Amino acid sequence: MSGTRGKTSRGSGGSQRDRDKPAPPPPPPIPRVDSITPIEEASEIHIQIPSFDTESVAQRSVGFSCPLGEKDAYVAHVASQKNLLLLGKSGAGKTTLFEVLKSPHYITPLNQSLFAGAKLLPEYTPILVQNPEGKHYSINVIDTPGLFEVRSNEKEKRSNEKIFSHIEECIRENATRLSAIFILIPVTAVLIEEDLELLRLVKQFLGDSFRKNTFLIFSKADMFKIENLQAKISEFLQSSISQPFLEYCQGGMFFSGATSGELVSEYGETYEQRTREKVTLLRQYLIDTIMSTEDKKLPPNFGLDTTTAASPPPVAANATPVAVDAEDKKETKSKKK
Ligand SMILES: Nc1nc2c(ncn2[C@@H]2O[C@H](COP(=O)(O)OP(=O)(O)OP(=O)(O)O)[C@@H](O)[C@H]2O)c(=O)[nH]1
Ligand SMILES: [Mg+2]
Repeated sequence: MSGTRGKTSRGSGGSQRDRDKPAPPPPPPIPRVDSITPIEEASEIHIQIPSFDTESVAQRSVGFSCPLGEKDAYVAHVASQKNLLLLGKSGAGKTTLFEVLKSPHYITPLNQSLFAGAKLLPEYTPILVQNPEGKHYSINVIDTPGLFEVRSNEKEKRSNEKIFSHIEECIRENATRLSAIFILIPVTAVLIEEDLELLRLVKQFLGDSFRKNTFLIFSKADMFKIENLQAKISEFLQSSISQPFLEYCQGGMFFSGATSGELVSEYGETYEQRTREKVTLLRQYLIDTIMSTEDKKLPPNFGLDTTTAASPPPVAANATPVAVDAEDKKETKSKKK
C-alpha cells in the first residue's frame, strides 16, 4: 500500500537529496477506465468535476443531514428464494394466480377476452413476501403461455413443444432449482384427454424427480363455497382419468381463486368482501405450501426430447390403467371390429 502512495506528487518542496536525483521517469499513463486499477492508484487520478448548481445539489442531498441508520431509505432483508413454475392450458388461470399471489385484493378485469391477456413468452417475476415470523421470501414466479394455445388467428397457434422450448429457455436463464410446480386446472373443468397429454408432456419435461414438488391447483375456486370444495375433489377423484394426476402430483391438491370483476359489478360490495376473504385464505395455503416445499435441483438434461415429444403415444399407454379405462378400451376395440 505504502509503495503506491510514494508515487504521489503532492507538495511542492522535497529534500536536497531528492533534487540531486536524476529526473524521475514520466508518470505512467492514466489507466483506462476498463482496466483493473488498484484502489491506491485510482485515488491519484484527478477527475475534472463539471461545474454544478450547489443549491440544487443541496436540495437533492437532504438525506445526508440525517444520521446513518435513523432514516435508511434502503431496508434490506435476507430472503429465501423459491422458484414457482405455473403450467396449464390456455385460460386455466395462471396469470390470474400470479396476480393474486402479488395481492389478494386483485380483481379480474371486466370483459376480458380469451386472447387478450395471453403472454407469448414465459415471464419470470420475483414477488417479495414476509411470513408471520418475519422471515422474507422471494417467490420467483415463472408464468407461462398456455398449452394447447388458443389464438385469435389459428395460423399463429404454436405447438406445445414450441411453448415448452420457450419455458425451458426461461428456466435456464433464471433458475437452477425449482421449489414448486403448479399445474392449473379450473375446478369447473371436466378432465379430458388433452389434460392427460399435458401431464405426459410435463412428466417428460421435468422427469420423475419433481413429483413431490408438483401440485394440482384447481383454479376458479372462488365460484364455490369453501365447504363445497371438498365435493369437487371427490368428483375429481371419481373421474376415470384423475389417476395419472394423483400419481404424478405428489405435492398435493389445492385451490386458487380470484375476485371476479364481473361478479363484483353484478353483486356489489358484500360479494367482493366475502370473496376476498375466501381468496385470501386460499392464497395463504398456497404461499405456505410454496414456502415449505424443499427445492429440487434441475437436472442438466431437463426439457422435452423433441424427437419423441411431437408424436404422442396413445394416451392410455401412459395413463395408469384404471378399471373404467380398461372397459372403455375394450369397448372401442369391439366397436372397430
Ligand atoms: N373468477 C375467477 N376468474 C378467473 C380465475 N382465474 C382465471 N380467471 C379468468 O379466466 C380467464 C383466463 O385467465 P388467465 O389468468 O388469463 O389464464 P391463463 O392461464 O394465464 O391463460 P393463458 O395465458 O392464455 O394461458 C380470465 O378471464 C380470468 O379473469 C379465478 O381464479 N377466478
Ligand atoms: Mg396467462
